[in-house]
Amino acid sequence: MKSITLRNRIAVPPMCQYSAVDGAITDWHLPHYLGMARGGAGLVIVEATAVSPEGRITPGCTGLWNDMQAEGMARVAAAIKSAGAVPGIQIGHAGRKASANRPWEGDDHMADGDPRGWPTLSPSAIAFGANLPQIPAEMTPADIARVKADFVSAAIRARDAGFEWLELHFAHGYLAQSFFSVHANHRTDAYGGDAEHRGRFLIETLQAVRAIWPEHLPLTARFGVIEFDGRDEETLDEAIALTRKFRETGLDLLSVSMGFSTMTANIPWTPAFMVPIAERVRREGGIPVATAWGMDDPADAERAIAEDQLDIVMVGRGHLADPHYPFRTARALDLPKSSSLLPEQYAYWLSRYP
Ligand code: FMN
Repeated sequence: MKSITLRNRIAVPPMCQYSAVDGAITDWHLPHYLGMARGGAGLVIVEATAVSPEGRITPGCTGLWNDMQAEGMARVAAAIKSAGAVPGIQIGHAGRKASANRPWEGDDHMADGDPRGWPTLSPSAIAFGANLPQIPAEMTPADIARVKADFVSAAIRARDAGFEWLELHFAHGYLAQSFFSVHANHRTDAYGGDAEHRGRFLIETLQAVRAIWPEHLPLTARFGVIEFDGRDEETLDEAIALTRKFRETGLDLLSVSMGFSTMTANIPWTPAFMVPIAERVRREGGIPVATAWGMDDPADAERAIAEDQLDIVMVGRGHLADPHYPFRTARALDLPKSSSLLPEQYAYWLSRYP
């Protein structure tokens, strides 16, 4: 894609580690990402990294709003690349799902008055609900302009830090997804109303980032094209129409995901359940696609690639369970030279003896 060649079609999708301090990486991050890159994946995408302090999901989220954070991320990008994978990063803003406790510390909004918390922003003053009850402030036109500029600054820092693949976080009920979602966006100005207006923040953000992201490097987005809320055909049609506009605006690939904008979703959790949806986006949206969600079984992954349903297969928790997932999978399938997926320091010994 563009000037980038992935060594295979397995990617590690972004996975928050909730282990940063003031948005900067700690001793946790470098071995975490290096380990997965050594395991053989073609692409390793660094976790949702906030474009501004208030855009973090939790106080442990990484950021790219200052140079110190960028220095740490440059080491992560270099480490991923040194192991033969392409270094990618996802940048985003958590919107009304920001200011939360780490998942294993409650996964809920920090209590009112908790000094670690902060006020949240969203297209409309509507809380997500349940564990995330904080009512966000409705964004003013000035807020919208500032957040778009924050996306651009973070993208410039990602570029200068050596990342070769950028993913805009337009999914999972965070800020950009909230603009698109009928559950979260009740605006009556140019950023709300019909699908075209609900897509405007996403298109303008993409346009602004496209202007500074190098033409020779892939610019991608992760987007929730379905909510599983009973309005699925309409949402999918609107999302595919927006995807065509993304493509015309210079998007190179869409990572097809879910909206997570409502508590009332009924998600059909089965292996590879997003593949037919991603395939439809690929066909009707005219853009290369990736997807995650239960793609660990190599038979599912192989079929999706062989039948032109997906361009890239993303395996998240499979890599948490075993950072050498691609190697282990290749070996389980008895593929020739599977150990060559690993660095020489490991590969030599694994092919040395029967
Ligand atoms: N998705 C994102 O788009 N951005 C994230 O930062 C992110 N963080 C995650 C953190 C963890 C620990 C996990 C398990 C998932 C996260 N996700 C995130 C979703 C994953 O990218 C992926 O879609 C999900 O784990 C399903 O794929 P899997 O079945 O291969 O694990």
